[in-house]
Amino acid sequence: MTNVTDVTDLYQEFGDERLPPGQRETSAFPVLSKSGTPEFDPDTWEFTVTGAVDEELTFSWDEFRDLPAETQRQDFHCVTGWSKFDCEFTGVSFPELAERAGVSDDACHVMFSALDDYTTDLPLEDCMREEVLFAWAFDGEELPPDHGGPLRVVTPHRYAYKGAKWVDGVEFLTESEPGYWERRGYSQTANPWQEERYS
Ligand SMILES: Nc1nc2c(c(=O)[nH]1)N[C@H]1C(S)=C(S)[C@@H](COP(=O)(O)O)O[C@H]1N2
Ligand SMILES: [Mo]
Repeated sequence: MTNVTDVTDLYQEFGDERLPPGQRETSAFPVLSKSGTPEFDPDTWEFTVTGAVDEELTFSWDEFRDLPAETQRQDFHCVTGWSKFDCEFTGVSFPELAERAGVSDDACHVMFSALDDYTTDLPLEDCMREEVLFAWAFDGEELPPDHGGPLRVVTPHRYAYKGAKWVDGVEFLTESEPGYWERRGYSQTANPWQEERYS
């Protein structure tokens, strides 16, 4: 039995209701991708941590999988209006990874990059939370390719476009830069309980 940490009560930090305003609950798990599902080759895949850090890091797939993992029960909120409760994601937390690189004092934002050339940016403080996971499993199974397998980010306290599927890099920034959807008018901060959908 894996030990599961339930973080579905994190909404209490942001609002009164577990379901954010303007959202409807679904039991389905729709796939939302800007383009197709990219190929993953475990032999050539590399994950990089770059930018405003003490030490830039590179992980092979096996090295990444050896990082300390945890399983959390989380909610998932898509900016297009659906929310899925009680998703179990397994992976390594953002703070756990950041600690290995050592974040510079002047870092204030983080850019995530992915195999499909997707990018998304979040303030550093929104990343340095235990529930921001680099996840490789969903509900006890390997993360399906359409949902970002082999590795995706999940951000249960933010709209799900802040969680890069097929993530392969994290860059610590000293000023914010817009990612794929942020350049197209979506919110930089994306707090579902404030309905921060657009900028
Ligand atoms: N690399 C990548 N990550 C991405 C996207 C994408 O197109 N490419 N779409 C985002 C959006 S808009 C949402 S709602 C979620 C959807 O995740 P899902 O397809 O597993 O439901 O992934 C986010 N992460
Ligand atoms: Mo989305």
